Amino acid sequence: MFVQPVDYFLAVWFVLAGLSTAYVAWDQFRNNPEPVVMKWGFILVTLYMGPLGLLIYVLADKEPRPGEHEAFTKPLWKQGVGSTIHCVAGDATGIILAAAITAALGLPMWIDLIVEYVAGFAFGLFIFQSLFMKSMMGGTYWENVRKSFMPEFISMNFMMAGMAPIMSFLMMGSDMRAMEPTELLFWGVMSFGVIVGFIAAYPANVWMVARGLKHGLMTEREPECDKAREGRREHAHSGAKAGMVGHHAYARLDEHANPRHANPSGNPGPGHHGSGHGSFRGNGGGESRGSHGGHGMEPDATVPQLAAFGGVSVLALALGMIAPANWVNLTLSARDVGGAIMPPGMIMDRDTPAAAMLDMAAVHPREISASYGLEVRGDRRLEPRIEGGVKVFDLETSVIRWAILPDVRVDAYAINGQVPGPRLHIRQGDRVRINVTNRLPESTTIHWHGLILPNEMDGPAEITQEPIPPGGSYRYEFTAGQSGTYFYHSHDHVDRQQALGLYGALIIDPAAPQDEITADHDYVIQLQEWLMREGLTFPAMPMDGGQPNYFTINGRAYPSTDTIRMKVGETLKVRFIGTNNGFIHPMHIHGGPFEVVARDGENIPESARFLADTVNVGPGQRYDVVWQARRPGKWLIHCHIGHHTTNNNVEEKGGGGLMVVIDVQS
Ligand SMILES: [Cu+2]
Repeated sequence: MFVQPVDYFLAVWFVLAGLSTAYVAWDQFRNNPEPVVMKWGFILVTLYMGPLGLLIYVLADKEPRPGEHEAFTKPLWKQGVGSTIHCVAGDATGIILAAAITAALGLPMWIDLIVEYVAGFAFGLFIFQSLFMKSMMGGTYWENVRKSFMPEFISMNFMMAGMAPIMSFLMMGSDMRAMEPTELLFWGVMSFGVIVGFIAAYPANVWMVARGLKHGLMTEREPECDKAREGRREHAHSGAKAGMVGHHAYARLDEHANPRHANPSGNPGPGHHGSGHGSFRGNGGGESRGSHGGHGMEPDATVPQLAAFGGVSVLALALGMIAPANWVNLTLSARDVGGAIMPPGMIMDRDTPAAAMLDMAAVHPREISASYGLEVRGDRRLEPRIEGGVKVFDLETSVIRWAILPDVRVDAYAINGQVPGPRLHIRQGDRVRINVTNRLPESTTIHWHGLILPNEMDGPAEITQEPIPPGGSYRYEFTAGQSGTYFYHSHDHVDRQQALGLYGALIIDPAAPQDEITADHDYVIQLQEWLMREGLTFPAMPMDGGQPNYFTINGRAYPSTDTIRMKVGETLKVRFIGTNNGFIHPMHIHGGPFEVVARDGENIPESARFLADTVNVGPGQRYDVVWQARRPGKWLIHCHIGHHTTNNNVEEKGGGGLMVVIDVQS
């Protein structure tokens, strides 16, 4: 799924990798004179390393012109490439297969890494390295496994030393879709890891080729037309000159060219693998290793050299495997946190638990079931249906995309497809039944904030009720004994769900109309903070990485908030509701003080009402204030924390975020 810029890059990358691999495969089997195992090595490595694999192939291995492969591949750096290729082809295949399987099994990262190492080593040793050696050296398979062990061990250690930290840091980094084999990002991390592993393993391979411990590139020719043979003959001769310093195999091939030609099938049967036939020529770059006729390889590394190199490779491996555990939590698995995308700047330590990551993860765009523009309002009054004298409301949670500004849409947890959720407007004494159906990807509940209720109707998950699972529902039923300004909100993973929009106003008219504190206009203000970065929405929280950058009143940021229109002399009752859950908003009204007439749904006795021009609306608090329009003009209601009246730190049309204009006509 395309949710980040890197996804587009990766799509292009894998198309290029596919094309590169197709070209290398075609060219290998059509033109390039080398053993089949080597052809496959280059094909696999190009699949993993994309255009870089292609680059390595054409620079180091692809026969430039007919008959030139022997001379072309002779330089030590190319032999080192060849040696690294057949290491990486096997190791990386094992590592990638193991990574995909362990991710599917839900094993923790640290076990992943060990399984990957073992699988990579096994693939490398038992398949690529040993088969390659066998085709070169002849002898039995197990002899070659034994001979290959130490070179493969050293090479694999360096390969994994490079690859493991890439996997650890990128998979457990901020975008943990990298842990899911169903995501392009997983394969992107694997590719990047293979590239780094290749680079890490290359120097050791150069040394091992120079010392005759490993083979690099080789040439194997099928009998073909005379012309090609002529070309080869020339090079064989030049090779023979070079062979003066130890490449007997060069000269020997020529002698055997004819017998090979006599086999018209060209089938590389077992007989061709005998080194005495000269079917294969090691072009090993080690001038000093003193190879002997036909075998082309006689290790001359000393035991101290091997021991030291092996020791350093083990150190590098340990560093690559273990060091990342200092920074990232390798005890987590793809099943725990796979797919979660963390906010930029969130501090994730080696001890950050999976639940913390999931709590702060982005709303996954995949979960969105509907998208709404500015024409759709939140806080729309929901009319109940009456069943046996009970007012019945149906609420349904879901993930939506919601416009807070003309060009800004957040991904929200919504009730009945709106933010805030629908306004429930009832009368004191009403019997209400609210059926809540959960269409979120996680469990939820609804709490009726401030109401006196039967305990099992109160809503806190795992305290008074089982959480409502995805797809499940719960019936809340109670009689509203109080009146005033109330609200409802999620009471399951509250810091995530309420911060993503799961709340709504609950206005209860008093049973006796004279108890209502009336005004000419009545306006509800529901507050919320949002964190939206890089096209993704995260639940805003007062912690590192969670700080909000957008702020809304009734689901809109200024200048997309409502304008309240009234006339001089009229009164306006503003019901401030702290529907947000992480921040306090000192809500201020321009143009003179208001009277605070109710707090938390309770009317304040007339003698105790007071004048103010700012009230601190904390999470969960409600203030009903009555303001009089004294003079014509545009008067503001706004939060007095300057950052909360910006949109991503930008002011437009004089502000942003928590700001509403009262337009007073004379
Ligand atoms: Cu504020």
